[in-house]
Amino acid sequence: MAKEDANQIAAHEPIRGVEPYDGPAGGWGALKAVAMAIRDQMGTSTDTRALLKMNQPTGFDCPGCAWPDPQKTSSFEFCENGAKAVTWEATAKRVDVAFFARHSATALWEWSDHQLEDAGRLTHPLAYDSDSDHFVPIGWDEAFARIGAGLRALDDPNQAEFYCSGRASNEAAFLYQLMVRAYGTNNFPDCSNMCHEGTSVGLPQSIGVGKGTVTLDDFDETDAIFCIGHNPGTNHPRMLSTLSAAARRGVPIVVANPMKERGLERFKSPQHPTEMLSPSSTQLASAYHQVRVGGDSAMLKGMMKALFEADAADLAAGGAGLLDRAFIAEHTLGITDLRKDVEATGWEEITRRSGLSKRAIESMAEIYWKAERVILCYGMGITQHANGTANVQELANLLLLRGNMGKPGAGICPLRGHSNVQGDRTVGITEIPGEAMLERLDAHFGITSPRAHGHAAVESLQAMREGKSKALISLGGNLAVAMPDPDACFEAFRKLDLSVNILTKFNRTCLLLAKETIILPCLGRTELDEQAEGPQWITVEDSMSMVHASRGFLKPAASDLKSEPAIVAGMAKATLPDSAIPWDWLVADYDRIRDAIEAVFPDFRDFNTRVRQKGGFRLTVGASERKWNTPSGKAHFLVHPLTGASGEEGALILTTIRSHDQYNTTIYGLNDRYRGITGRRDVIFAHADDLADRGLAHGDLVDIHAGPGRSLNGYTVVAHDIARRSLAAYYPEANCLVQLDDHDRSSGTPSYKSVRVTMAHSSLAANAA
Ligand SMILES: Nc1nc2c(c(=O)[nH]1)N[C@H]1C(S)=C(S)[C@@H](COP(=O)(O)OP(=O)(O)OC[C@H]3O[C@@H](n4cnc5c(=O)[nH]c(N)nc54)[C@H](O)[C@@H]3O)O[C@H]1N2
Ligand SMILES: Nc1nc2c(c(=O)[nH]1)N[C@H]1C(S)=C(S)[C@@H](COP(=O)(O)OP(=O)(O)OC[C@H]3O[C@@H](n4cnc5c(=O)[nH]c(N)nc54)[C@H](O)[C@@H]3O)O[C@H]1N2
Ligand SMILES: [Mo]
Repeated sequence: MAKEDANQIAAHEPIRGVEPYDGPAGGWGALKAVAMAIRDQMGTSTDTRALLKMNQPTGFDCPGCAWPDPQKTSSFEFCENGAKAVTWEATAKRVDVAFFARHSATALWEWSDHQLEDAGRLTHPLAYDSDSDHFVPIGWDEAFARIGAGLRALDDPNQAEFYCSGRASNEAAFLYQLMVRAYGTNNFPDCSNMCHEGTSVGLPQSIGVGKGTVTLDDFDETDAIFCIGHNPGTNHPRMLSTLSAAARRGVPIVVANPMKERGLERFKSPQHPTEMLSPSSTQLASAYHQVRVGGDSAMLKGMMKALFEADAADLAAGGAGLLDRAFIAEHTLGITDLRKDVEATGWEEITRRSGLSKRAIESMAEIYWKAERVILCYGMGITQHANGTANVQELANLLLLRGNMGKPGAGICPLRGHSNVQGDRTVGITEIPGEAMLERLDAHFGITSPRAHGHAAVESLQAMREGKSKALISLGGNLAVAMPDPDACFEAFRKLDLSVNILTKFNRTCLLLAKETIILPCLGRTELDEQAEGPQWITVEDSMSMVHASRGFLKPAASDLKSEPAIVAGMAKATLPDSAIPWDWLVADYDRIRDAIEAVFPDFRDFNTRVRQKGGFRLTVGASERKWNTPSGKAHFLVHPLTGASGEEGALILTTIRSHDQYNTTIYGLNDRYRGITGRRDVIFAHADDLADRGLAHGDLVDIHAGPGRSLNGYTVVAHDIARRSLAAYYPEANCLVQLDDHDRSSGTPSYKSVRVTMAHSSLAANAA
């Protein structure tokens, strides 16, 4: 059959699990998905009260995302993906002793990531027994004793790595860093290292703080919102309420994203009875620019170039100019170099790299300069590139040019990942601690913390690969699956002497067997946490620096679970038998841990009092008040050469994305409703013209190659509304394309969102024929 005929047939034949989705985000589909999640996970017997207590002042913080809770509403705030996160944790399914007796480790390895977690909650501490190839139950004391012995057996504390995923509470994370520093290392690989590290490293240099500067109130006052490289319909669904309120006020929402994402286009709020019962929905984006994958820095430079040009024209016409000259003079350094750099960058290069026309970029700039107050939101589409930190600093440059920092209705808004990833950092999970913090920690607890910098995630994996690090303790997460290059990572994990996983659910990282592999099951957010002095609650910090309480109340999944703080205390006592730190006393009443946090981090003054107030309190963010905690005391314009993946003519750049039915490495189900995918994940999204250029058609089987040994074979290619020369595939499957060494040199963040690849007809298809 001639190629064209085959393509035509393919275009007309239905493709399994691929059908365009026409509806808005939210709506009845969201309600249906929640009903299914409840049925699949909780059956009829379990407590669905949990869903109503999510993000309420008396309930628990949703484990889904770090978007803040509106303080003004007391009614239930509906969020489909929050409901999925809760039902996944509050599931009626269990992986108990009988489960592990039935399934060997070798057999479990063949299960998919979805099947492994879907099997249910962990119920007992487990250790791998190599004689039987099964995980077998062990007592808590035995588990702690083995961990303590393993850590004490190392020649040097720097041979151990202590991972933290962002669900741990402030209390658990603080105790964890205390134990680790008392033990003697700063090796804190952390999920931030794969996520917003470009924000943590880049913003302090620009504006003196590594956090967002806006609060929810600013969204009520802003004149324009830019959403760059994030997908709130899936990853921060509660943000859609904020965006639709702004849209209804007539605030322009400008999107820059290679993919058309329904959650940025249209929203039908399940909270809005009239909207639900009518065919209408709220239009969100007022302008949608499909920037090429990796093309953001060029786009941002283009916006600044257009702004400088319009400013010059305005001055020439006798106007006052479009830059905030008073702000720039009083608050910033570096404008001359920035201007020189932007002026030296030609439009040809800007449009080629960004994939956007000059007119499109000028229109974005015009909305930007016509607005008095602008909020700029961004996510992984900005940070997960080799130039991720530079991207973040270009965003800050753009905002500073018009004084959009530290005034109501304006500022920078990084969409953080895990629900407490920001808080974990605030209370000391960092491989590069500051001296002042260490001095206070040492003074309060009578220890001598190590001063040498430790490992972040990529460095820890490298040390494990080289055999320099021999033990890994993970407080949550699924590190081996989250990191790039599974071949290299899996091998590194299997070399370890000791691997300890503190988890709610069993996952693939547990199956990378070390000489000693231990799994410790912990309580989740939703569950009642009873300690010696009574029921406890924890605190978290959201992405707008609000610290508030979270109270679980469901009956724990099993009687033998411990809380994360109790597990850390158990490990600490077994590892540091001579420690004078009163571990049990601290865990008996979490107020005592909070008092200690206050002693080490003065910003938490009156912590126990203020966090008991409704809605909690906001930590100080200097830049929100135009106080710049930089060495110069000013905000800095920072100049970066145009790099990034999209420079080469003809190259295809692949980005990795989350489906609507996933929470990072947790795969709730195989649908991606808003992108029209059902029951599968083995797809590649591509522009129809890029397919045609390669003699490919919608529905063909393709192989994607990123380099020797790095390929994804036999995937179905889907023609999609995506920028030219840009491909997208789901994470974590596509992690086999990303090299461990391919990361941002400033932040260590892997380049998950810019992988140079080639795409061709699949050799699997040829074999089948
Ligand atoms: N339900 C759910 N909620 C989550 C998570 C989850 O997995 N599921 N994960 C949590 C975590 S840890 C995080 S970090 C956040 C992640 O939240 P997001 O940052 O929204 O996550 P992603 O899905 O990785 O990517 C988002 C968007 O970036 C776009 N993009 C890809 N490459 C580029 C690029 O080069 N430039 C631009 N401008 N855009 C690009 C993609 O098309 C996609 O729309 O969400 C958190 N919340
Ligand atoms: N290709 C590609 N790779 C990526 C990304 C990408 O966009 N593309 N994104 C990166 C990002 S932003 C991140 S944050 C990382 C995510 O990396 P991680 O944080 O390591 O991974 P998660 O999938 O969030 O962790 C899931 C596990 O957490 C455990 N868990 C759930 N709740 C709790 C709890 O309350 N306590 C404890 N102790 N454990 C719990 C469960 O057992 C579950 O198996 O992945 C990164 N990897
Ligand atoms: Mo993340």
